[in-house]
Amino acid sequence: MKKLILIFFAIFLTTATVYAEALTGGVSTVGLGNKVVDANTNTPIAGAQISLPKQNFSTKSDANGNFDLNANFKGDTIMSVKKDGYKPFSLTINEQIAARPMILGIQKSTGREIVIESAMLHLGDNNFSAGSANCSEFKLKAIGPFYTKTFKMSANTLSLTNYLVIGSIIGIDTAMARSMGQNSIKNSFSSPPEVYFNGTKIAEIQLNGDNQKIKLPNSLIRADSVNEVTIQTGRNLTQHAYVDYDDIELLNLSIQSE
Ligand SMILES: [Ca+2]
Repeated sequence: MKKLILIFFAIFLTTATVYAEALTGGVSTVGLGNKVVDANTNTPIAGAQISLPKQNFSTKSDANGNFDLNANFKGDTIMSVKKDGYKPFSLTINEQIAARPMILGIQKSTGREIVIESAMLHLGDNNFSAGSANCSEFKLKAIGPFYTKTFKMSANTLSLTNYLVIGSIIGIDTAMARSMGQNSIKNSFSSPPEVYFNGTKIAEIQLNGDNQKIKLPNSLIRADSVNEVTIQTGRNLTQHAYVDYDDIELLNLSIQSE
């Protein structure tokens, strides 16, 4: 008898759905049997691009929305799903999650999102511990301790609630991330990454995870003009001999207005 087991992964403050199903007693083939569907209608989505940027792996879903993840990796890595007309989607996975069939629900664009960055970003200095929350090897060279980008926001955003949404972030080694078991570093921790909007600090990011939403105070929005977001990574607070920036990776930065 077929019995479905649904496993919901931790998703922060998102309406996107992702879950895995597995047949009990069956033998699962690693990386096979995955599917991309419309989160609202469950309709399979063909031609979605699924990638693991760190592994330099990319594939597309077939006519039935199915795709195979033929990539070898260990530890946390970020998976990206892109399809025209849909919001960029990302998910932090590991080899245990990837070993089971994954069904990824992605959401149609509302037309009110501003994609700030869809490439993988590595902030830091390429100096990191093997026990870090991002313990597999960084393939991307760090662009330095901070990332900044300007973008235009329309006047009607002032009547909406606006968020900076970070699709996925890994590698944060704060004391809180350590206490939550997100890394295995025993003797050190870092200050949290800081988020600035138009020059004002609006948030600290204490934990790794997907779909973290940071509210943008409307009083700081420059309507019909250029706005700026900066993300500054933290520093190792137990290294006093030199500055050791926390090496983090993030994917999919967007502004969403609701
Ligand atoms: Ca570092």
